[in-house]
Amino acid sequence: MNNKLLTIVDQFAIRGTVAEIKPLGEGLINDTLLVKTAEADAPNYVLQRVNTNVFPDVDMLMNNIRAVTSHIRQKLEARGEDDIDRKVLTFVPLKSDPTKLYTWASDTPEVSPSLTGGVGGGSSPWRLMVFINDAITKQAVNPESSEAAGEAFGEFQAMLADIPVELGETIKDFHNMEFRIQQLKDVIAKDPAGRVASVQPIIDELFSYADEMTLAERLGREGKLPKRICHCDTKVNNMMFDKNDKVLCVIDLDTVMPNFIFSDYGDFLRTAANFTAEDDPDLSKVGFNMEIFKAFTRGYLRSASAFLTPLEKELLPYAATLFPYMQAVRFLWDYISGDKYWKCKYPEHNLDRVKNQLALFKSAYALKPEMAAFIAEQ
Ligand code: GN1
Ligand code: MG
Repeated sequence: MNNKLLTIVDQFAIRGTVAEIKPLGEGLINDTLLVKTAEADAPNYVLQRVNTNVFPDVDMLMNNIRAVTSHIRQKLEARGEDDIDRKVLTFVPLKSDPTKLYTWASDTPEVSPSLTGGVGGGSSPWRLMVFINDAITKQAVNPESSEAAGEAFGEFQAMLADIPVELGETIKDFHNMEFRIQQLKDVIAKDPAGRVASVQPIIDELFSYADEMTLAERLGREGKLPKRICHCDTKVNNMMFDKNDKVLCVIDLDTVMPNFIFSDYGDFLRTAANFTAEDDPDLSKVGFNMEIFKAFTRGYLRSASAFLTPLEKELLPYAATLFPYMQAVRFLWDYISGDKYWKCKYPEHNLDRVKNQLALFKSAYALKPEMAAFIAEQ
């Protein structure tokens, strides 16, 4: 067992003795390990190195997470739920300071290559949470799990609607469409990798929708659209299911922050309702799956109707088009930058992602009237 990692775990107030530490999952951003304890009655734990290239303000990040998990826990307790430790994540405090949920450690080994090209070497923050037993994550969706996901993410937003503290923006302007367009314009002006000329038709096409797609920011400024606490990474693999396919909880809370509710609704559909993967170069396979849309929307509205305003509800089809559009803009920004943010498996990987997301956007765009009709019936 790696002694360095053991020393880190030892700083947290865990129950039991560590028997094994091994890599866990396939996260692209943070390094994640499973910490197994020897005793049958002690929980296992998840040890994670936070990627400070993506999340520079660890204090803000962990304060958000503390506020969110304790608020959800209180709600579950008030409702008299059982098995609460499997329905909300539990972060373990430090032995030396029960108010601190992470510790810095230097020269720790690289566990898995991270999104932005590795954080090994210098000092990095580590945190520890309780491992949820007998739970599964899913990589693919069907209508049933989409409906469950819609209800769970709506419920997550509903539970956090009355959180008493103001959460920080862990990634500034993360889902701000005006900012993402400006970021693309800035890199086009610099053209650091000499790629702009070759993608000019795609740039022109994307920018032709820019006004329409920045509607949310304008409505926000006019005071017509609130920001609420959102998850901001609503993929099906960010939920835990029990053995009977019931959602236990929502995980991966690093991007939980105030946003327009479109973030959670639209980003789930971006991945789940595409007939193929976001980087499939075969554009004939790309398209917006209305069956998944309907199932997810049904589940979402069941739990979110309680707080959605009529305008938020009316703009859900816009949200379904916004996220493929935003992702196309972000992938194109990275392609023109010279592939600095997303890991690429081949030279044109980011460009294939752009084309895929643009095709998905257009497919969803054409289906907006059908989406609106479905939502109006709910
Ligand atoms: C990143 O690593 P992953 O897949 O959870 C990105 C998302 C993008 C996604 C596109 C912090 O998420 O916003 O939608 O890639 N997360 C961050 O594949 O940038
Ligand atoms: Mg994840």
